[in-house]
Parts: sequence; C-alpha cells; structure tokens
Amino acid sequence: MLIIGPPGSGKGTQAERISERLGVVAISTGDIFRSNVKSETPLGVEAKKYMDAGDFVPDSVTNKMVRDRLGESDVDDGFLLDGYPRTTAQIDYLDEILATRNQRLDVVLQLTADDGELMARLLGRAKETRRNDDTEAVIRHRLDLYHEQTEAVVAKYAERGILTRVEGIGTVDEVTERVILAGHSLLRP
Ligand code: B4P
Repeated sequence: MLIIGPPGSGKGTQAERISERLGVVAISTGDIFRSNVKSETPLGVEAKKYMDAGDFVPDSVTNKMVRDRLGESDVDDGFLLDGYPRTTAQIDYLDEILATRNQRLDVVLQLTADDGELMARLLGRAKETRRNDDTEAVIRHRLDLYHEQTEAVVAKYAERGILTRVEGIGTVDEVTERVILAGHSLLRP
C-alpha cells in the first residue's frame, strides 16, 4: 500500500495508524532521510542539501535507498510506503522492484487538503519542531513540487484503478475513520 499526499496532509500520522491496524511495517522515505541527516551518514549529508531547500532528493540516491529498504525481510508480508513514489520515474522504479519481489500494490491512498490548510499546519509545526524545511518559502516550494510532479503520480495510479482518495481535513481521528471506511474490505482483519 502507498500513502500519497501533499506536505502536511498527515501522511506520517495516518501511516502510523494504518500500519498498527494492518500489522504491516510503515516506511517513510522522509523519516529515513531525516534519520540519516541526524547521524550525518554520507546519504544524510547528500540528502540534506536538497531537503533544506524543499527539493526532491535525486532519484539516484532515493531509488537505491528504497530498493535496499524493500530488500529487508520485514516487508515480505506487505508494507505501507509513505512519501514514495513522488515522481513518475519513481513509479517505474517501484514497479521493477515489486516485479522482482513478486509483489503488487493493492491500494494507493491519497490524502487531500487545500494549500492554505497545509501551510497553516506546517507553520504551526515549525513552532514546535526545528525542521529546516518548515519555513514559509520552503513549504511553498514543497507544495509547488507536489502539484507539478506528484499529482501526475496520483493520476497514473487512478488510471490503474487502485487509487482511493480521502479528505484529510478534520481531526486526526476523523481522518483515520475515513481512511478505514475507504479501505474497509482491505482493512478488515
Ligand atoms: P516527507 O517527510 O515525506 O515530508 P512531507 O511530504 O513534507 O510531509 P510531512 O511529513 O512534512 O507531512 P505529513 O503529511 O506527514 O519528506 C521530506 C523531504 O524528504 C522532502 O521534501 C524531500 O526532500 C525528501 N524526500 C522524501 N521522499 C522523497 C522521494 N520519494 N523522492 C525525493 N525526495 C524525497 O504531515 C504531518 C503534519 O501534519 C504534522 O505536523 C501533523 O501534526 C499534522 N497533521 C496531521 N494530521 C492532521 C490533522 N488531521 N489536522 C491537523 N494537523 C494534522
């Protein structure tokens, strides 16, 4: 399963809840990058340059990282990927990884919210956490990239008939309830 949405739509928040509910591992490319940045690994040093500016980390770095992570044994029975793919080129790469693993995507969940709400949420988060990419100008750029590149990813999965859209406005619990209703048959134990 994939969870896709603009920055601040609550992907990470909902991914954690869905992961508990389904008993599958949640993998966030943003979290993997942030953990590498914190430990100052070579991957982190490279990724930081792009993340601080709100740019996508190049595919040459991101794709290999995802391939390595999906090569670990805890994903054998399924996984929830949060934040990947973000470009149509990344869709092709993920298709290849899944084909070699004999796995397929069951569902792609898109969380939606308007830019005004997203900006307000992320500026709110900026007061509590010190994420370098939560300044107004960088948030604006991340939103622009979502519209320019990631909406095309959503469209591709819609064409494949595996896209479910869920409105991300409301309390965290309300959104979780919507997610569960949207994927009812999938989420039923
Ligand atoms: P991510 O960590 O994925 O960051 P993001 O898209 O900006 O989402 P974020 O985590 O901030 O927000 P979420 O929706 O969970 O990526 C960070 C960077 O890593 C990217 O900019 C890029 O540089 C790089 N990267 C990652 N994947 C990549 C890829 N595939 N290719 C290239 N580069 C990549 O929202 C969380 C916030 O919303 C929280 O503050 C939460 O409290 C709040 N929230 C959640 N639900 C709410 C609700 N219902 N109401 C109010 N607030 C809510």
